[in-house]
Amino acid sequence: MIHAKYFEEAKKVEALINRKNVVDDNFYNGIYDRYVYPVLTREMIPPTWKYDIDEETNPFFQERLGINAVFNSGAIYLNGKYYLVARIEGNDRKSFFGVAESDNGVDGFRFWDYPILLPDTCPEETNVYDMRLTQHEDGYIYGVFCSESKDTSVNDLSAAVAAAGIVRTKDLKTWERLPNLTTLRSPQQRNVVLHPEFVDGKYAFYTRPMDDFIETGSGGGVGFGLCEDITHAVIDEEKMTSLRKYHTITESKNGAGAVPIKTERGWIHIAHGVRNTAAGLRYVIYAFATDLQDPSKVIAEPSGLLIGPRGEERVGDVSNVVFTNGAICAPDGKIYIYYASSDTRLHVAVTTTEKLIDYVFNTPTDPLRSVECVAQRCDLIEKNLKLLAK
Ligand code: BGC
Ligand code: BMA
Repeated sequence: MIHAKYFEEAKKVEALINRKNVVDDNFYNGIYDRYVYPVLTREMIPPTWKYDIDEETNPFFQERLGINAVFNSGAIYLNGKYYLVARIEGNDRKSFFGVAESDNGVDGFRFWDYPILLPDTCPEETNVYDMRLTQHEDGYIYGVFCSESKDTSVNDLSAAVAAAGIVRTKDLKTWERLPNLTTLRSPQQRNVVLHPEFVDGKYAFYTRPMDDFIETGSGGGVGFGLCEDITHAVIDEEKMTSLRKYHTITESKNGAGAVPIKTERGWIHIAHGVRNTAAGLRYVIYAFATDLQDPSKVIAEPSGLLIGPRGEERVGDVSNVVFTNGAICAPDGKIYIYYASSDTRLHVAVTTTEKLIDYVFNTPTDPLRSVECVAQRCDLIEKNLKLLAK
């Protein structure tokens, strides 16, 4: 017999999935809209993933395999639908991926019946997270994610090694696992993104070289490297694109986020920057643009953050964090930036290609010193006051 509680719980999930999302009127910056409700939360996980619904074997209808969080998602638009490949974390702290589908990109996201069971090709791999989905011009959809293993070379229980795992698919259903990316000059990698087009006839990756699991060390920012063969991806040289800078939002580290968006002015990148504070690392989202011919060459760097954690977004398992690894540029020119808050839930910020281009190319760059930042602001005020006085 199916436990009566199942129907109650399933009804709650349905109500959340069917809830219409609305633009948050309390927020305005002219750049993007925030929405009132998250697009995915742990409450939207199908009850069949958590409960044994059989009354006989689960008389108290207890969660047998609870879900702790649903957050950082890859995103892709396919055959008129919006798909997210979310990072789902069980109560056991292990993350995995699940596909959720919506007709409009802002609400109605429904998980498929099963999460993604990746081919088990790396016996040391303990955890996987943060998949970026690239629709590549070679015809495949690639998923590049962080594959984390225990670092057995040091005597520290929490020491870990991060590498970039690679899978590919055509339908988000059947996934072929390829060997992990090898970067000859960087011992660890996280936040690796595959560029959607060939560059000089080669596969191009944005990387994030790091010396250690948490600290990037000598890693100066977002890297860029080419490889001949995606089925044995090896990158030798990593050029630098967006750099970490002293006393900015990227001082501690930064990393590629969503797959870059191609526009007539350049590739627009939506990335994350991290700074350290007395309260721990603070993650924000920022944007920059690179050259259409040379996607490693930065051509526009708007100052500061694009999205920072606000209100309830500031609190969660890892507080004071917003993070993105997926955006969708829909055929109508709307851009959906999926960002998670505090490693707990997933939201959407919606803009358009036109607005994003205006933001990236017309926001002043950061002059890097308070005195020059004030001068920059005074120029703006002066211009405005003159106009107001007319
Ligand atoms: C966590 C990630 C985090 C990383 C670095 C991993 O173990 O799962 O969420 O980004 O550590 O702190
Ligand atoms: C990381 C990322 C994310 C996470 C963030 C904050 O380094 O890879 O998975 O959102 O830390 O914990």
